[in-house]
Amino acid sequence: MEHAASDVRDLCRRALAGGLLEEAELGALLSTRGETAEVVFTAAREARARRFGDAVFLYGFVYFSTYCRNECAFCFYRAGNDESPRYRKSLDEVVAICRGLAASGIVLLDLTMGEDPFIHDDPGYGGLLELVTAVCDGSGLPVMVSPGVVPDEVLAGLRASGVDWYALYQETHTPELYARLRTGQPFAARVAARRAARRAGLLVEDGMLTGIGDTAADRARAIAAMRAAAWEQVRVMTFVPQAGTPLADVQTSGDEAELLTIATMRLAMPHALIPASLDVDGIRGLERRLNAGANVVTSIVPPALGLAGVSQAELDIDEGQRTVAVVLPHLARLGLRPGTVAEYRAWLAAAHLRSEVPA
Ligand code: SAM
Ligand code: MD0
Ligand code: SF4
Repeated sequence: MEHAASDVRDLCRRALAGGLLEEAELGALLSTRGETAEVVFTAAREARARRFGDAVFLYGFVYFSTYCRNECAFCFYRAGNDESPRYRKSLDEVVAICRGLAASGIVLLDLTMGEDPFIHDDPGYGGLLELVTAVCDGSGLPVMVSPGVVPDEVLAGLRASGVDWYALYQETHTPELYARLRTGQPFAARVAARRAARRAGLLVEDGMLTGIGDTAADRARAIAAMRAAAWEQVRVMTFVPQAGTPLADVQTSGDEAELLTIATMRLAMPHALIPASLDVDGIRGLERRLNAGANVVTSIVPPALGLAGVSQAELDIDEGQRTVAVVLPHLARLGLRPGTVAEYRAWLAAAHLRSEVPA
């Protein structure tokens, strides 16, 4: 249901004043259109500016293995899809890629993989731990790992190896929709893995998909769940249909829902890191996402190394359009600037202190 502009203004004012909006009120922000939506975007930029000033953090993305044992309905890399490019980079290749990314001016390396049986079938995950240790030591930068669901001991091992972040997206906090998307993967196990990661001392990112059968009420529920968990980073990405998958022919309807979700997340969780992903609409989609209140740019990928994106396997990568150099002028046009590694490390240190679970 669409609400009057005056109601939406009032909700934004309350959120900016530190008030806790109820789930239905989050739904009202998510249902705005046109000029009323602009009110929400403006408030979200104000919330970002108060917490983060003009700093935006740039993240490098390394999809180091595209093999996967799972069958997520939305994913290009689901098991059995022979249309997607499969590769597994060696430790030396990954370290070299990460060094190059580090030199280009990013503040974090996101090491992402499918649930590659080669890695997941090793009970101690020795190969993964060796890889992340080499990247942490070799790059000198904070590291995020997106390995899928792994045992609690492995989460502790990742932290001990120097990793700061565990990324694991629920996609939706509506169990019936989840069951259709992450086929064969228990909802509760995914929720539990994020909680275990926090207990292991890792910072956590949760995320949702939109344009995949979700309603504004589903998105409001997801935001309320993420806020209740107080995850340090939260994201939304618009579903991009993939060849060779069950959802290949789904009709898409633009990125308005994603933008409103970014803005509503910003108002509900003003202190959170919220990505603008280059993996949905490439560089041309960046300014819209920053204008909605995002304060991180993710999926910066170096060209010509055979690396893929997750939802856009190729878009802008080999054209060199997913690089720091290409992102910077867009930040400048919006009066923003890249956050430094020192600023990022200070943010991480404070976040680790806040997230410490009382014994
Ligand atoms: N395999 C691990 C996992 O699934 O947790 C790590 C990869 S995870 C970071 C890949 C994420 O990209 C998914 O959780 C989903 O949110 C997003 N994604 C995958 N396919 C997508 C698509 N077709 N359109 C939009 N987002 C997609
Ligand atoms: C991104 N394609 O940053 C990546 C990915 C995994 N942690 C992140 C979804 O947009
Ligand atoms: Fe595998 Fe992750 Fe893709 Fe699901 S989203 S099929 S777990 S790579």
